[in-house]
Amino acid sequence: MALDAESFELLQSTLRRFIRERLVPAEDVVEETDEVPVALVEEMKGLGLFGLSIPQDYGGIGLTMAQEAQVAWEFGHTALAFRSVFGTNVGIGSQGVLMDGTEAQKREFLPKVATGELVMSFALTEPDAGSDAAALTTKAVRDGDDYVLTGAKRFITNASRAGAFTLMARTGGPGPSGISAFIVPSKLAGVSLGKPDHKMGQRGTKTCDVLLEDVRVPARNLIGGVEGQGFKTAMKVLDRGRLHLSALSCGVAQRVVNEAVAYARSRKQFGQRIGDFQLVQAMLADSQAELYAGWSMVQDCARRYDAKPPGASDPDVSMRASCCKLFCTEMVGRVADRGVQVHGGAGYVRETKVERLYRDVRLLRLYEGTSQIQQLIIGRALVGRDAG
Ligand code: COS
Repeated sequence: MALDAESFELLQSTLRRFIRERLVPAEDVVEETDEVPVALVEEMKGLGLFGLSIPQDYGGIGLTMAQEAQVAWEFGHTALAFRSVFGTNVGIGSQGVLMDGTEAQKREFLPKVATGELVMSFALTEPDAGSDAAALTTKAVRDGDDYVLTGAKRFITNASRAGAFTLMARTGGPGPSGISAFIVPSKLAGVSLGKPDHKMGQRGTKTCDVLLEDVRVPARNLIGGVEGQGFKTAMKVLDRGRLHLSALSCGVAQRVVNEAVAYARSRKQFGQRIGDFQLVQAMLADSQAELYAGWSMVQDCARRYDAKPPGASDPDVSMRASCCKLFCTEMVGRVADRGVQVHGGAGYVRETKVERLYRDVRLLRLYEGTSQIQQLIIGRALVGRDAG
């Protein structure tokens, strides 16, 4: 059951206030310390943020995709590290269990995911399998009531916070059909973490390698109880994640426009506000128009996503989610670049917010499928696999 419109409006205004009053003022601390303060994480739990997308039957809030997109937009107004704390629980970490898990798996894991007691991460990428996800080599070999997993996962968001991973490993032959998805508790013997990745931006977000050495995972943790479905589960999870990131990109673009407009209204050169110059207005106008286009796409695609049966895959919606990811993440890159340009030299120093925003948004065009992978998905959907 989705949240009714009135309750959703209340949630949205509460979150808006939380972001403005609690998160925005903490952005500099996150940037300096590379950590999200524990007290804020606890407040996020209290607000139900870890369970936004988990149905009420499993203890969450049960937002529709259209509602979740609105929330992602709101969180684009502050440092992306805050959303990242609960982002994997709402999206790629938990959705595989929700979409394809057995009822027993859902009952065991989702209520803890919804409260934030359990953080779940998504482990697909490997050192030699990034864009070509179907080339992954982490092995899962059945041994009695367990599978024994060996391999390495790379750039895993929230790995250091995670109590469990939705992890893709190979149970069969080469290619997508040999891949299965598992729920792998992080405390199992043989699971270890690599050093934290030092990233260009998004300080406060946590990524690192996850190493698996003869990890015995109970067979009951095979998602859905069926081998060979893991790649499709991962792709469905990513469709949804791409739409969420598109909404987030629009939120960040709005923040950049707000920052640039405020600066253009206050900064004076040649005896007048720089915002009175048409060349500055042109930059603001291009950003506003592109942001509006991106947000319209996201809202349309989210409505289509909600119209299909939950957990089912629809190639047309997948293609449109890739259109959103491609357009919105590239769009926010351009908007952030103009945001710096409007600020002039001040935009290159850390005292202005646009400097951080410019670095932070760079990742959006890379993770959950690069822009080139989105182009590939859209292109294939249009002309078919055998063409060319
Ligand atoms: N939903 C459901 N099933 C899907 C799907 C989707 N969105 N996309 C593909 N599938 C299915 C296909 O239908 C196919 O099934 P059949 O064999 O039954 O026909 C199977 O999965 C394999 O699909 P495909 O042949 O398209 O796989 P490819 O190896 O060619 O790769 C891409 C597809 C490149 C699109 C995929 O590897 C990809 O998205 N790569 C980027 C990975 C990524 O985003 N990484 C980020 C990690 S998380 S930060």
